[in-house]
Amino acid sequence: MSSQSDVCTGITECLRNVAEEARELYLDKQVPVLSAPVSPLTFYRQYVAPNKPVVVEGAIRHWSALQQWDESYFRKKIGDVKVSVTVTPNGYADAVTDGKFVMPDERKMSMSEFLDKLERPDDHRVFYIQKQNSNLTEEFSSIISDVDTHIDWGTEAFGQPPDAVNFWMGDGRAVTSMHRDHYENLYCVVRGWKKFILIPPTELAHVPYELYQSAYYREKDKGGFEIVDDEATGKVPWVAIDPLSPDLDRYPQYRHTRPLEVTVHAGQTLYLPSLWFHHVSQSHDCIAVNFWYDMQYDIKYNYYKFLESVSKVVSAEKQ
Ligand SMILES: O=C(O)CCC(=O)C(=O)O
Repeated sequence: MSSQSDVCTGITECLRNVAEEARELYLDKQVPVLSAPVSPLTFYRQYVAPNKPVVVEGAIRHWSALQQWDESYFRKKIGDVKVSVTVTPNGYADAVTDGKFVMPDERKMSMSEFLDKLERPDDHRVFYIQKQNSNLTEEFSSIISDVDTHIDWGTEAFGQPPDAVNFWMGDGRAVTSMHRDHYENLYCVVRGWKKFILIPPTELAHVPYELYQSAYYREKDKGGFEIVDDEATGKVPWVAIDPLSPDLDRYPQYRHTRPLEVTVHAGQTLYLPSLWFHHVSQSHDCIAVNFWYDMQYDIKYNYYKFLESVSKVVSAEKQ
């Protein structure tokens, strides 16, 4: 009869094989770039069904935002509008810091005040518009006609309209730490560039995805920030490893990952499939709009949730 530890070793081996076989059988070594959008059926067959990222040129060519969105236009059209802005001491909002999952300080300010912060960055505070509650439709409704409110070939392929349309604009120091979402994501860069580091969900056994006490930054009256526990939210699953400088002594299994890097430039759209781990950095003043299509009722999501629970049982058993 096999012992529990033999079973765990066997499962670890299987999880490692999933990662290797996916790489050998169907994953691309680099994110491909299409020179124009393809039909919804082709998009579905070649990218959505196999859960593979792709960059598409020209999908947002007709958006007037590509020509119009700059500081003077924003000041004129929405300068007085109050928008939600996050503030951190280091650019890392929603990231593991000092062993906690720390969320940013969040505040409302007029768009003009926010633009002032970007024009004259301060050494101790990083400002980023990154509220992911469909802020484009909620807070930027006066400029919504400059973009489309969905991507037609994506909506048709996913079989539903987007659940959220988000506007992102910020400081070049703002970084989104490694995490993953249950959304199919069409991420359109309007100005500047965004750099994505991507790891497929088939490699989840190698990515440390753990529970952390949630907390948030609070700016102190005399300057500086403190980290305050958020008891109401409790523990949150997140990835502590920084792919720009991975701590391999602490997370040795991470060396088995094969991250893909892709820079998405103005006018390009990245299809970031659900469940891929991603880390995002950006040029200063970069502007983007993304569309999230919720996929948590999808069979893939449930399959990967199952893989995840198996891998958690194995790592708990090893400790
Ligand atoms: O642009 C960013 O900073 C993060 C984007 C992201 O994480 C997402 O769209 O899921």
